[in-house]
Amino acid sequence: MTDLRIKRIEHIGIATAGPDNEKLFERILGRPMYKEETVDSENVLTQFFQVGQSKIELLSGRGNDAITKFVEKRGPGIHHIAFEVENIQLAFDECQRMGLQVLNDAPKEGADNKLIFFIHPKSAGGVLIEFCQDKG
Ligand code: CMX
Repeated sequence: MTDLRIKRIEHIGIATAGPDNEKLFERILGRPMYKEETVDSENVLTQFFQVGQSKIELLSGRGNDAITKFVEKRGPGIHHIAFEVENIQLAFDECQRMGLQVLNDAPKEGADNKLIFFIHPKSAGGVLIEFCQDKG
């Protein structure tokens, strides 16, 4: 059995039609978002809520980006699930060895002070999977 050394579900990413949805999730979750951050390399805005040991990451596209494409095609909704791993390079190498469709050449900088990489939904049962590790 392979072991990617997954520690927990770090966050669930939700694709929204725009940043105004923050208010809706503030009401549903009963708490304010704690952070808003633009990821320039992806051209998306991220808004974070802490929920126990995990987070909700609202994603809104800023034009010509993966989130806008997703929302246009499938509508707003759950976009990805992110697992925190002990060692991002080890998980990256192991996913490649397993023959999964790894979307990045190497772990790269993501939102919230993380190194991240993605597995294409076509090789993960229709689910976009992110692996992440704190940069420390
Ligand atoms: N979940 C499930 N299926 C998805 C999907 C998703 N999030 N996004 C796309 N798909 C499906 C599409 O519907 C399409 O299916 P069909 O072929 O059956 O029509 C197929 O995957 C290909 O879709 P595509 O739009 O042509 O997309 P690409 O193959 O070019 O890329 C993806 C897809 C998932 C890699 C890319 O769109 C993406 O989302 N990348 C990650 C971007 C991201 O989340 N950034 C967040 C940064 C913030 C942070 O740091 O956390």
